[in-house]
Amino acid sequence: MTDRSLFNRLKSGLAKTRDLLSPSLSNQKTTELELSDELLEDFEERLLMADVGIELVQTLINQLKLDVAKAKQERLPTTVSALFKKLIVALLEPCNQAIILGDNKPFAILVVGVNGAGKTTTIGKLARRLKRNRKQVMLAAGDTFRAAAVEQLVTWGERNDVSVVAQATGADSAAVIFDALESAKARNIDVLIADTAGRLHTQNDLMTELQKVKRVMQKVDPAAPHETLLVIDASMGQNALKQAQEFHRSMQLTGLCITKLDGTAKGGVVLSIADQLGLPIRYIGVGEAIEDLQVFDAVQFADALLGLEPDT
Ligand SMILES: Nc1nc2c(ncn2[C@@H]2O[C@H](COP(=O)(O)OP(=O)(O)OP(=O)(O)O)[C@@H](O)[C@H]2O)c(=O)[nH]1
Ligand SMILES: [Mg+2]
Repeated sequence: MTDRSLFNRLKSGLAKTRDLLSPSLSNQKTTELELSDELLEDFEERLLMADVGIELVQTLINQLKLDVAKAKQERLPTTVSALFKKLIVALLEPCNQAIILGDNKPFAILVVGVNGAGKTTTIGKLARRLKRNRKQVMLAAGDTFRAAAVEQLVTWGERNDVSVVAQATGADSAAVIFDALESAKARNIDVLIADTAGRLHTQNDLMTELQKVKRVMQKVDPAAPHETLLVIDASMGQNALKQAQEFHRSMQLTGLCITKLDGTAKGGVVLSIADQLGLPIRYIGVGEAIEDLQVFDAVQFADALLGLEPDT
């Protein structure tokens, strides 16, 4: 796929949030137009509806006012959208960090999150992406809780010609992942991705179980997991932020994957997550297809969110 067609997929994936946000800005030239109180109020409301979070909305609106006033004074040929883009790029840029596999072999990724967030699908898509980059990949069916979970991962494995280490439903998740990591090491695999059962951050016993998984992995490799990736569903809005905070507290996350941005107008939560957590956003999900799991790019995300052409 070309960069352009990937950007178009990103754009169509973010359509719901963009349709909510962009009408009040719609490329008003700062040199021509007053940024009226009415317009600002409308924009503020839209940001709130997109689940940006109230404090951040205030900060962004205040800064936008200052930036627009300055641009007008200096007669800069810019637009309100372009100025707003600058603001959100600055906010998102620290989270713009792709996973670097480095020399670890295997590089072990532990995938966690609440039920239905998109963990298993993301693992499938990620395996495909890594294979395309000529990496040897192995999957660990650490979701031993749900009957269909192992099957779902095995199907992804078959589809991508990737081996899956699994045991029967009800097996100890940590034991499955331990076996998989040992096996991946013995077979000189590049990347091991471990699935886990969905759980709520409020379920203490299940969160403790995840901590155990981590400890058990460290018996094979003290540096493992090299990535603890939380998958969150953007349509949860501010609840997704709350989940991320709680999972981070108990699991010391190293990265996020934000899925289902295509199904929601609450995509503004990505800004809130960047602001509150500052964790690397490794990937975003903007649809069901493989290409819809995209490496997060702050500038492209901002362009797609505001309906701007790249390089505006
Ligand atoms: N539209 C859309 N759907 C997605 C995206 N990512 C995942 N899904 C869908 O979300 C649903 C749940 O995905 P799973 O991967 O099974 O979620 P999970 O986190 O593994 O769920 P549990 O194992 O039950 O905790 C599936 O129907 C996926 O196709 C996305 O970016 N966009
Ligand atoms: Mg799953």
